Amino acid sequence: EYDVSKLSLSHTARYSCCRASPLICPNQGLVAELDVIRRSRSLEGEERSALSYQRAIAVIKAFPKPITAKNLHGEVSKLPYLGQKLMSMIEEYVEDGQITESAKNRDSPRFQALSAFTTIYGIGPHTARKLHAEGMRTIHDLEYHFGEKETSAGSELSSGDGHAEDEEKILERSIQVSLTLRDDFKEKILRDEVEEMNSVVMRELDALLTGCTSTIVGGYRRGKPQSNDVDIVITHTDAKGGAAKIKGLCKKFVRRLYERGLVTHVMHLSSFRAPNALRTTQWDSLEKALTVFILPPSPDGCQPRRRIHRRLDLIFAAPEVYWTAIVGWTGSTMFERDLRLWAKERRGLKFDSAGITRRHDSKAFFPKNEREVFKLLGLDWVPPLLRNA
Ligand code: DGT
Ligand code: MG
Repeated sequence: EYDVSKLSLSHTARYSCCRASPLICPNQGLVAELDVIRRSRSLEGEERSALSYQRAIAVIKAFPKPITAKNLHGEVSKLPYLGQKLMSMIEEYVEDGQITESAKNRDSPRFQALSAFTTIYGIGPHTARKLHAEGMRTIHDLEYHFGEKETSAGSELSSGDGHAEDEEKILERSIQVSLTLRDDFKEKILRDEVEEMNSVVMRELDALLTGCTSTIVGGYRRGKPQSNDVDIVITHTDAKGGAAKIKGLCKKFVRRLYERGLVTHVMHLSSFRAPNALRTTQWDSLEKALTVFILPPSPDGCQPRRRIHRRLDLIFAAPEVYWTAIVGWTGSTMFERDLRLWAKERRGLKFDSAGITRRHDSKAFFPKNEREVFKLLGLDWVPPLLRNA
């Protein structure tokens, strides 16, 4: 579809949305080592420090050759975001194949406990630290703690009057569900199954409303061979009347999936906002549902399929913001962050999955395909497979 050598992207650019970041880079070991430190900082709530590491990691991911003693003090030292401290860590890695601080973090019982806690969907660093402070150390401790309280799977569906459920309650239910289903959630989702989930979802949607179309986004679209969840952006093909048809569809559709046994739990359903602990920032205003999905038994019945609970995010976008939603949900998180920053700092635009607007007069733009999104932002095209910053 594209020729990488013809893309005018530069690995020395300061914004990750101006670089080519492959899924697997020539310095994968170094990236993994630095990522331990980044995770540790993030778990401890040191967000600024975590972000510095994330920026350095992203720069290394885009560096097109192995880092060695030869290029370390030349080319590598000139890359953005690699300050003195990072440089000495990289040097250590080049010499010893490991970094002392990463090893120290990895061996820390606190790091291990907090890491384990945050594998439970719904538990972010803040909650993890709180649970740790209350004396909990293992997943079993969490089970005991959260097990006491009753849970109801689809209560968000029944509260029909649009009153937002208490954030704390939503969070608690998500954690309970994730604890119960954690063995299923640990299993990665292969590309075949991602595609099958999308076809089942779209077949069901077609029965409710014809003319919808979808794109699988997230890590799948960036070429990941296995995903932790499935993210699907949905719109209607009727360019004129589509927006009205999409409005309110999310809730109606999720209710249908729930009644049909395809969705077993609804973690969150929103037109406006998601609880902070689930999503670190207020990303957009699209209708979306964070659900737990299970494939139906295979139609011919002769091939019994392992039926595993999967996390499925459904995002509904009006036709005019379909492509911004797709760009906004393809990721990676670092790529998204810099896309928003670039738009703001360099273009005076506000980029959001729900639309692109000019800051000074709020004029909205509606790109008709993905390349137009990049053009509008004044960016060179970056193929999804190279957005793994
Ligand atoms: P994984 O873990 O295999 O599912 O990997 P990803 O990259 O698919 O990560 P995921 O599913 O958490 O998020 C997909 C992308 O969508 C991610 O790169 C950033 C973006 N994203 C996540 N949450 C939100 C949100 O609430 N709103 C918007 N607009 N974007 C989001
Ligand atoms: Mg995903």
